[in-house]
Amino acid sequence: MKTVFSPRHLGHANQLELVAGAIVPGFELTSRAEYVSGRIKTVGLGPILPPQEHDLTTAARIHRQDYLDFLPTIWDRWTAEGRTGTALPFTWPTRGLRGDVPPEFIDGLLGYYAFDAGCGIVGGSWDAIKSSHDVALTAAGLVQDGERAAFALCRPPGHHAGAGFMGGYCYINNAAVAAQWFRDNGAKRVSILDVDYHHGNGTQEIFYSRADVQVINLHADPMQEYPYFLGHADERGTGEGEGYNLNYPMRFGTDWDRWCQALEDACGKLVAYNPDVVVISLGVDTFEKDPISKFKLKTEDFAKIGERIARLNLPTLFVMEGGYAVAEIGVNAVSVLTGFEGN
Ligand code: Q9C
Ligand code: ZN
Repeated sequence: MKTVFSPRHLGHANQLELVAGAIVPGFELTSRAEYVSGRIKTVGLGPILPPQEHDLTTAARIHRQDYLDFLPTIWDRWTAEGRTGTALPFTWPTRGLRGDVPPEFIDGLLGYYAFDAGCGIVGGSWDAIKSSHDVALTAAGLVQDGERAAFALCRPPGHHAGAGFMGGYCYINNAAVAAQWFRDNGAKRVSILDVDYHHGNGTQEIFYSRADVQVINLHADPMQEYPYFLGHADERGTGEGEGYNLNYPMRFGTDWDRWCQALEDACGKLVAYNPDVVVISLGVDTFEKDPISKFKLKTEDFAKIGERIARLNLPTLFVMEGGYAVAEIGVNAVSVLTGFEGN
């Protein structure tokens, strides 16, 4: 399997985030992607290719233009105020406040365009975000050109980013951009299967009223876990999209036996939809030793995920999302891919 990867992710480094009342180094570390690329070389998965530059026209079909225009300006707006460190919001429009007017000042804008304080921006962040987007589209192109599967080693991840907001370490929704690109290049139906520990709220929001992209999420119950405000089982899509969004929330402590039942049910729904291509939002933060998660999957389970996805017998794009047990992320993520290939 070919991997697409860019060293430009390294510009998004040393960003801080707000966790449990403290501003701390972000869990979404540069080393995550380096461990995954290292493991690809160790096991000889296949070539690692650089991305081709893509403009943001496909991204603009799923993201708001004002949001895409804002992202590259954040660092300059921040430093123009004499600030250093990490650009982060501290206020958000909630119930009773107006969320429809973007303010002029950077602090208001960050609150308007973010839904949490996990999406810090530093000087190299935008270049990394853009490269991650390019990685996803380049890998999608490989699948379009006839590869059975390809791996977009995206960093930063994407599935929490919605049409007009960032959050959860995500800025541009790489998997959603890739899915839209497949639609614009001949695919009639695309399925997105999100196996990250957290609900892919951004992906759900983007495609919620559409029947041409099926979105299936397996994740921690939002009653217990981030992102808290989306991901319930009764969210099934709206209008033309009704029935094309499927959520499998699961409780803290979920192990492989329980998790794979949800995967099996999801695969049945996916096959019934009969997509032309499947995009996997590949998070490995379901791992038992993940520092911010509470599922119990073991290293040997990740190959089984890949094996099950391979049996869908569809062109498949894997897009890297979360996973924060840094020492094990390479083995776990690449196990999905080698499991897929039957190694
Ligand atoms: N105690 C992805 O996996 N909350 N994003 C962290 C830490 C945000 C995860 C709180 C988690 C976002 C792509
Ligand atoms: Zn996650």
